[in-house]
Amino acid sequence: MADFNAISEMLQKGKAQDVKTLCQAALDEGVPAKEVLDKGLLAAMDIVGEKFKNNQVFVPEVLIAARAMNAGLEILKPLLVSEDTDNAGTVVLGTVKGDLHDIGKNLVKIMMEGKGLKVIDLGSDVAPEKYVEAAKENNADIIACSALLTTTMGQMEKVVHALEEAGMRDKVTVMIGGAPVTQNFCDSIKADVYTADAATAAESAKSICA
Ligand code: B1M
Repeated sequence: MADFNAISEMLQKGKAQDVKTLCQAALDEGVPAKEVLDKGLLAAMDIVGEKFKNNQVFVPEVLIAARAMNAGLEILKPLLVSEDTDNAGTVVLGTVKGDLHDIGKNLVKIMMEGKGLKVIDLGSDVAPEKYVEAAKENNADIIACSALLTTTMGQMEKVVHALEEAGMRDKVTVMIGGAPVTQNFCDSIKADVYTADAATAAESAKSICA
């Protein structure tokens, strides 16, 4: 039986090596990677988020928990990525300017690559013009923006404007997501597609490119 409690406990303590070992053990037992992700890593990160909100843990603890989460993701990645490796389209991906949260963005990358999409990952704290430059250079089909802060989600509108100014608005689809982002927000800034989770983002991106 996969020990999701142990994964959660080790992730909350930021024990990256233990998280890796436990994720690998769960996979070795035949637990699907998606289940280890949902019941182990994501459930644990929700607890960290709740504790953070309630001032029970602070930035340093959250940071090491995030590192442990990324370590676990590395183990799951090969299994979350499917066999389909044809280049089905190109996506420029990043977390918006002023925002350093990159775990959700990394998950979006894994899922999109799993669908055979080529992902140009610009990292976090990405200025609107940088998305547009990368889209131009790589002849991208999609710009995908992630934001985790209510104070940074407004940057997504600037990405839409920067694309308009570059005369590329009709060529590139703007996808947005992240915890504070909603369909209403997407409509209000005239972005094209909002999705609530990484797997749905990857499915939408694949069908847009098709
Ligand atoms: Co931050 N933080 N943080 N933090 N942090 C949140 C987001 C917060 C909700 C915590 C809280 O108060 N409960 C809060 C935001 C409040 C708000 O704006 N409403 C917050 C805050 C306030 C801050 C700071 C301002 C704290 C401070 O310094 N006082 C600061 C800001 C720094 C900055 O960015 N400039 C800060 C810093 C940090 C750390 C650096 C310590 C660390 C980030 C480390 C890293 O990412 N490398 C961190 C973390 C880890 C969190 C929490 C705990 C976890 C976020 C996470 O990775 N979740 C978070 C609380 C929470 O979310 N419960 C919190 C797991 C991840 C898989 O989920 O990214 O939502 P998420 O991705 C989801 C979906 O949103 C979606 O797919 C994923 C699921 O499949 N998705 C997309 C994401 N991007 C998408 C794009 C798409 C489609 C779907 O299409 C393109």
